[in-house]
Amino acid sequence: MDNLNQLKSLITQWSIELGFDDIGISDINIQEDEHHLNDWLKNKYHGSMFYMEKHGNKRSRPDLLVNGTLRVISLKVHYYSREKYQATKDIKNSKEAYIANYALGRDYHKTIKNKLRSLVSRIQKYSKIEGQNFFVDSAPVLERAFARDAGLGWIGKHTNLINKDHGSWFFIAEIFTDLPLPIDIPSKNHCGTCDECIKICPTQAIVAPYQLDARRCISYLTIENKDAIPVNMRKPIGNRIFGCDDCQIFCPWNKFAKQSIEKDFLPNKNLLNQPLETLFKWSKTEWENQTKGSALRRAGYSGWLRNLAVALGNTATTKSSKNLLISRLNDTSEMVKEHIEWAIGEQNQS
Ligand code: B12
Ligand code: SF4
Repeated sequence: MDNLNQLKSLITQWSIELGFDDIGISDINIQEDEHHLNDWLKNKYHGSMFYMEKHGNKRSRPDLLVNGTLRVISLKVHYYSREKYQATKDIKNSKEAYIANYALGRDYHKTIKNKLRSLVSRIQKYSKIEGQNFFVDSAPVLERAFARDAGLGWIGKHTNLINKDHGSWFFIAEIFTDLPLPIDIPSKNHCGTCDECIKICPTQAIVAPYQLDARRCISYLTIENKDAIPVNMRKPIGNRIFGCDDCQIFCPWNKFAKQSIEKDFLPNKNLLNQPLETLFKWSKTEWENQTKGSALRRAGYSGWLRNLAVALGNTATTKSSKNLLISRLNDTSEMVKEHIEWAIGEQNQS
């Protein structure tokens, strides 16, 4: 096809047919973001996520990752699947487990990769790139920076990408291409003087606007971190047993958030609004059955028990919760045991 504008329109049309919610195209120059990434790494804000420091400049230079890349096609898929404003209520219900919105349904990597594969197969006949060129949190790519430049939203002070019309509850995916497609206009920042996310973050993880110290972020502490949760972080975790949404829940732009229409992201009923005690009773086999094909697998079973022990330590004592904690003292790892002992100690005090 000679006309690149025409091809861009076709790609947009295909992406909507495949269930993407938005699409935009950028060039590959994000120098300023590369500096921010390097400072972030120097500050050790990535904690034990060593994969963040492993790939040199590949994260910010697509042509180092896939030779010949000229453009990044960024795509978004909405994932919010709770009732509107229900998340605000759920984080306050200390007897029930709060699981981050993005993890309530099927693992997004799987669903979105399938969509990407179909889109790429249609684009591929116009391109010379060979091998893997589509990603969704699956390669060293500064996804939010490219999506911002493609006009899909701005990076908010909490560091998530926000769209003026759709809020921030969406995933980002991208296709690298050697086609010199027309690029879109980067999104403008609309945070203004607001700092709601910085004030509300339970662990003060947003250490300055646009800078997140992951080591303090509940998402990192409950998912990426495989070790003990620092004691001073346990209370503010509350009932959040996998990930955290607070900075997005309280962001005013999420008044405009769109509900997901992707059936794969509908919540697993056994994960939504479940009593902490019910989930803490799950055996490893039950956990494996319930988390098949889910992002929850990332924390592992011992991470699951560790997080639930912390949440139980943050609830008011009942006879059954205390007995339950005691009953699991001897069938877990030393790391989990220490969290259960902490929780029992907290319950004794309440
Ligand atoms: C590592 C990681 C995490 C880490 C660290 C998060 C972080 N902020 O870096 C942890 C585990 C904490 C995490 C948590 C979450 N994550 Co995450 N994560 C990633 C991952 C793999 C890399 C992010 C990254 O590159 N970080 C490096 C730092 C340097 O980037 P940054 O913080 O965004 O900083 C940018 C700007 O803020 C700015 N900047 C930095 N410093 C400064 C300083 C100044 C002065 C200025 C002006 C600017 C500036 O430049 C930076 C580069 O663009 C991406 C996937 C990907 N490959 O991109 C998903 C990704 C960012 N995560 C995602 C999601 C959904 C989440 C959670 C919402 C999940 C949850 N509910 O628990 C939370 C949100 C927490 C938050 N507020 O960020 C989505 C975000 C979608 C969106 N709409 O933005 C992504 C894009 C995955 C995807 N494909 O959809 N995540
Ligand atoms: S809460 Fe306010 S400062 Fe934070 S991302 Fe949303 S608009 Fe920006």
